Amino acid sequence: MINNIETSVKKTINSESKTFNSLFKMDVLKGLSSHPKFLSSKYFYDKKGDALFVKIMNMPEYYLTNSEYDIFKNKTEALVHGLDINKNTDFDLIELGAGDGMKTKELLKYLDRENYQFTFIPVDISQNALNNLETSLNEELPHLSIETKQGDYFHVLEDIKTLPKPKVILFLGSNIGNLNDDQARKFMLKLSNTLHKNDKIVLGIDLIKSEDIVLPAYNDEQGITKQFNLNILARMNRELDADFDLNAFTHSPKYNEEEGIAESFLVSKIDQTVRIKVLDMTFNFYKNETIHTEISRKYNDSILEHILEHTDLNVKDKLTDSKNYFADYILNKSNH
Ligand code: AVJ
Repeated sequence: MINNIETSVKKTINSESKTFNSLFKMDVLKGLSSHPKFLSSKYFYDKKGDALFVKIMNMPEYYLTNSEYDIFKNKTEALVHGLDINKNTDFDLIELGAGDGMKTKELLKYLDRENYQFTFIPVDISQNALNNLETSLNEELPHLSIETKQGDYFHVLEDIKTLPKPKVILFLGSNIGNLNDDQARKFMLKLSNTLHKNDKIVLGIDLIKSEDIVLPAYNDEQGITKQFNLNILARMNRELDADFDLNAFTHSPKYNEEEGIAESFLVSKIDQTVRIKVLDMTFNFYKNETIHTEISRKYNDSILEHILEHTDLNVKDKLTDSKNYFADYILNKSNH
């Protein structure tokens, strides 16, 4: 069995270039062959998933977006002040995981109005999200200089490194929460190494709080988050010619208040076998077997300090929303 999987992995690697779709295929093979099974949350975001995530951001239970919007809308001046940018210096404003840009637009409008000189570089895994963002920005801020970049932000950091101007990196929306602590440490180290002295990062993170607030954000009344989680199965059906029965799986979110970690799972309702045609393989699921699909880590100051430990990044400022649910930390790169 193990041998079979390895042979299949090798065959797939040898016979195809590393296009995005074959990466998806490889990751599905790896995740569904593991015990316990897992799939990466980055695969939520196809066209359907992007639209569902926009719906999530507008749900009453999903406090994260409103809280960070509160900071960007009502503390814009403090935010820009913390960035220490000279109005005569051209800089790059790079957003990792830009999405629909709702919060960022508040900052962009302010910078534009105050005559700051900059290029906005939104980076996203979804070309579809980038196209939508570019269209709406061309309408709302016609003079804005904008250059979109599609890609996995881990890889895009390599390109960003070579940009010569001072940088402000926006990493908002608690997107870092989708990484476990080990991955987050590596990511922040890599990010730190792409920066020059006095470049800044605005890191938006969800703060640790009680289960009665956090859990509903991942288990809404309308079942939008459930659809979002199930979309990863639908996506395998669409792109990998799989035959997942979406009614045979449930959405199961958990939150551990002591650790501050929310996680999502898909749970098989029955014993079943699923066929994935492009892999030429079948996968068995026993009743109540889980597929881990997402981690949404919440933070506090000391967890953040731990994540930044081996980087040249220091916390310079911390802005919170009026309810103290969410924080945007301004980090300064202290060395070359
Ligand atoms: C976009 C990663 C911040 O973890 O809260 C929303 C994604 N998942 N509902 C999060 C998500 C389920 C979201 N992030």
